[in-house]
Amino acid sequence: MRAELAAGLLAPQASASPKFLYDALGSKLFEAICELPEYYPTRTEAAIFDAHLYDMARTIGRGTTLIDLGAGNCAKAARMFLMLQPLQYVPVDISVDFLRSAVDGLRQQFPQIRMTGIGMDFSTEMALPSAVRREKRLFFYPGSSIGNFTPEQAAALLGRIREACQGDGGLLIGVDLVKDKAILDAAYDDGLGVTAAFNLNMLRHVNGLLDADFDVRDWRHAAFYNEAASRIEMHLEARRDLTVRWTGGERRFAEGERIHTENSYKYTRQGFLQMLERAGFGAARTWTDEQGWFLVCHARVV
Ligand code: AVJ
Repeated sequence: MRAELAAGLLAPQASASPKFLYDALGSKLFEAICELPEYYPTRTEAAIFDAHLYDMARTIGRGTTLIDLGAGNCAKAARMFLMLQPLQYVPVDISVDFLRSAVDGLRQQFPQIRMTGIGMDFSTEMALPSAVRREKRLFFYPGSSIGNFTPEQAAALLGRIREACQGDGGLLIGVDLVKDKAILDAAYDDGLGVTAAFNLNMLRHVNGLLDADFDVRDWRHAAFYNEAASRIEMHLEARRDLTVRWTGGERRFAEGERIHTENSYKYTRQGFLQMLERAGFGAARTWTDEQGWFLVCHARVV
C-alpha cells in the first residue's frame, strides 16, 4: 500500500487511490457528505429502495445468500432483511474491524440469518471462502461505488461477480446517472466545504501511512464534472510551490499542480445495461426516481 501510494505521488500526473480517503475521520466525513443537501445520491437511492422494496423482493425471491460488497456499517442491507429474508448474509469490506462490530450487532437482531463477515479487497479478487453458500447468491453493490472504477475496470469487476454467481445468482446494484453539470458540480463541491474536508483529509491519512509532511493548508479541493469522460474528478491542488517529503522519497509541486484523488463515473441507463449484458447478466429490471437521477438495477446470470 505504501509502495502504491509513493508511486502515485511520484507519477508525472500525481494521483492517489480514493481508497485512501477512508481512514476513521474520512469515513465520518463521508457520512456527513451523505447528509448534505447538494449530495443527492444517498438520499435518492434510499428513496428508490423505500418505494420499490416489495417489488424488488418479489423479483429476487427469498432464501438468498446475500453478499454485500463494501458493506461498511451494513445498514443498507439490514434494511432489506425483513423483506428479503436471506438465508445467509455475507458482508465484505476491507475495513475488517469496522465490519466486525457491525456484524456482531446484527447477529443479535437477526439470529435466524447465518452471518459470515469477510475482510477482502474485492476490487482485485473475488475469493469467497467455502463457508459462503453457493446457492442463490445475490451480490449487493449499492451506493454507486462502481463509479470509482473506470468503465474497463467496472466491466472486469462485473465479470468477476458474474463468475462468482454460480448458475442461479444475481446482482442488485446502485448506479449514479448522467445529469446536468451544475447539479453534479455542486454535489461534489458543497457550500459547507464538507467534501473539501473529505478530500483534504486524505493528506492527513497519507502523512500517517508514509510518514509524510503534507500541510493541508497548502492545498485546495477541486472537483468538477468532466462531461467528455462522464465522470466527476476530484483533485487536490497546490496553493503555492512546495516540496513534500516522506520516508524514502520527496516531490516538488508547482503552484496549481494537482494530485488526482478520485473519479466518480456517471452512466446512462442504456450504457449500464449494455455493460451488464457484456458481463453475462440478463433479465435486467431497473428502478429509478422521478427525476431520473439514480438507478437501481437487478440482473440475473444468463
Ligand atoms: C462512495 C464512491 C459513491 O463517488 O459519490 C462522495 C464518494 N466522493 N463525494 C461518490 C464521494 C466525494 C462517493 N462513492
